Amino acid sequence: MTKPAASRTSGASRPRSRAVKTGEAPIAIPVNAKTEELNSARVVADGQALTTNEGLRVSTTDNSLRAGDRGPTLLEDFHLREKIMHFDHERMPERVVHARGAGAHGVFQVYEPVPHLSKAKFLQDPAAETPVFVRFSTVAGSRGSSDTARDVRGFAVRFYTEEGNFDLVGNNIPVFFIQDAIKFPDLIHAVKPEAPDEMPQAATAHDTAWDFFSLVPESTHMVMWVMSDRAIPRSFRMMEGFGVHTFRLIDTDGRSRFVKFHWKPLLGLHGLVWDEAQKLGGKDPDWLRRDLWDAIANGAYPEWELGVQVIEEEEELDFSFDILDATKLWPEELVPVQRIGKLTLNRNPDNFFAETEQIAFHLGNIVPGIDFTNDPLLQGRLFSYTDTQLNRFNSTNFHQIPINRPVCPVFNNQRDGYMRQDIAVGRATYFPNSVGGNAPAPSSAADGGFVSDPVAVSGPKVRLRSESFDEHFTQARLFYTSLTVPEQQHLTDALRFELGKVIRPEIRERMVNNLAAVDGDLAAAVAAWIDVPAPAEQELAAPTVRFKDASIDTSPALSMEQPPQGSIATRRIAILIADGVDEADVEAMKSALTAQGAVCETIAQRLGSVTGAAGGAIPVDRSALTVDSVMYDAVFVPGGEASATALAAMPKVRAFMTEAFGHAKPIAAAGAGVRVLEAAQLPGVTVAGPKTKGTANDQGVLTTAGAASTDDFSTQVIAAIAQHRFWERPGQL
Ligand code: HDE
Repeated sequence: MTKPAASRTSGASRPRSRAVKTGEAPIAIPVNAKTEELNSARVVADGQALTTNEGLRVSTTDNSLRAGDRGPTLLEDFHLREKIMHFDHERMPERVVHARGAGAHGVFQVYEPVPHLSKAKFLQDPAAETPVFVRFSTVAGSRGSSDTARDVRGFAVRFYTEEGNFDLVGNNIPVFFIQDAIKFPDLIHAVKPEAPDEMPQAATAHDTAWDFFSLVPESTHMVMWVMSDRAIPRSFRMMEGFGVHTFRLIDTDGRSRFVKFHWKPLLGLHGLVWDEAQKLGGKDPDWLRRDLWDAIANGAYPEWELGVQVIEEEEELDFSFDILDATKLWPEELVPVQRIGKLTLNRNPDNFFAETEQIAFHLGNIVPGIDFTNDPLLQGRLFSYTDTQLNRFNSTNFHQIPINRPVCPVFNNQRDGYMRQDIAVGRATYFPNSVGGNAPAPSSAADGGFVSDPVAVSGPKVRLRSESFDEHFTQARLFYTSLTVPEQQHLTDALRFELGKVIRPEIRERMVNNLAAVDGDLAAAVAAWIDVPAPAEQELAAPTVRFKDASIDTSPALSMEQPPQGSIATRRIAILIADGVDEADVEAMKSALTAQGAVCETIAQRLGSVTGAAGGAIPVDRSALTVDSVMYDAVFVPGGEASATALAAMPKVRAFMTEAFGHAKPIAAAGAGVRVLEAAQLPGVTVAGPKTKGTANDQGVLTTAGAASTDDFSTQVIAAIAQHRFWERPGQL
């Protein structure tokens, strides 16, 4: 058996060259090792001739074959017909949900062998790197929708293990809207654009979505998460992932335990603010995929730790909720997350369509050592994923496409069908057989054969939900009360926004009544904004039995404001410059920030360079026309009289500062650059002398009358950027 050796996806790239046009220098194109290894790379060599799909060299591809240069086109033109026919069929149906996504390759390594938890081979050898492909997505929007829509994010991970592909098809929110898969079409129909006018795109802020949420109280817990900052992540690299369902792990002794899977980002958890997310949707709809791509291209490889929460079989009934109910999480304070390995994304795809679009995840792609539970949401998904691929690929042979091929041998007697890629050799197309040595033959468990955990199953045939799935609000309340005050405010504002767009008052009212079971103050705060009466807070029935979770009334792990928080690595800093800027300020700040892993970009009116006060040329990274403050995490205005005067006079620069301030971002200025802050008239900001964070009304606004290199100014700026946002600021957008 081939071992999925580290070299397969170690991130190694080999430069090749391609001639673009005769006379142009060849462009070096890095080809990913795995793409080449799968013999799927179609790299254009220097001087490569253009051919038809049948390999015929083409003499011209710019003019069709015509009867005279002003005459009709001839049907005989096979090149025209092939080219246009192929173009006409370039699209495959987009995913019915999770259509918009971005992917990356990487590796997974376990920290220590975990035979006591799972016998899965990829979890036993800390030296082995298992290749992975990850696809992040939004759920509701179409393939071309904006990345920053308020939505749950898909977090689907494929491990190419030596025992076959294992797909952990999860989300960035640990619970789901519904408990039983049979309600999924209803949920998605309600959330997607409405039937008559196909509006709104990629948004739940409309009547049918809230009609459904208000009529289905089991959705309330996830609604709280989706209204929180979790649903507008700053970066895919800064969000958690969850397997959501309860799975089983099977150890080397064959013992089974319940498990929930987690991904913990090493950059910490960070969100956008809603106004920023909406603006980014227009200014840069590719915000999240660009962020992922750039980070990997720049070698700032995103990392997550794989965590597991484990519940022993005999503890199954120790909780007030049913552990098979996907609308419930297991509070981390009760069931700690054990971090067992690390995922590193280190390679961008070569081709979006071939890899990110064509990857066909399936919850049923599983390996020995991991198994399913009776979670009714999970069970329904086991049907859905292969079925949906049949619609997307119009063929059962999608598993033979390079991105879907396992790295271990695949042999069975499944045959033929549209677009079969392999050429199966031999007469044996059935089992048992004597014409082919009775191969391929099933394996015993000892030989790596997958054997389902022999859980006893019995019961009457019923369409019923267990009573243990009946309670819907305790964990919604736990989530809300575990947030910090600014997070609660964002959640309240999100509900006011979404329900503010709902036209039918009875839907708004019904939803506010559900919120009253979560938190009376929250319901009242929302009601006041959407013209419905504030309902009385509903008391939740106290559980009659002392369950393990009864002791938990807050869970700090549910807040995004938890460690690690303080790194500025990969944060984007805008440096605003014009002719006459103080070169030393630019240089001092840039080198201090990049030394911490931040990304600095100089922004001026037009591309090229500006001339510094000392006469040097400072390269301009972006023209002010093409960027806005929403694309940066912080702003710095260097000194230089002429530069400051020019910048202060530009409306775009003043808007840039006002917006950064309104989004609670760190702002810094040195020397004459301080005048640019004054010109922007930031509410409540006095701009004299250096300020540290936390002063009464200018949090995160740092100024120095001197040079950027003096008085530890850059150290203070780094500390402010590490704090990311200053929620106490007045005048937030
Ligand atoms: Fe999915 N889901 N889902 N889902 N899901 C799909 O499969 C479905 C659910 C998730 O990047 C589809 O290949 C049903 C929960 C992700 O390619 C489809 C139910 C969770 C992705 C499908 C659920 C997810 C999908 C559409 C109710 C979090 C994107 C295209 C039982 C644990 C994977 C496709 C990618 C995609 C069905 C609920 C996550 C139609 C029926 C819960 C991350 O098969």
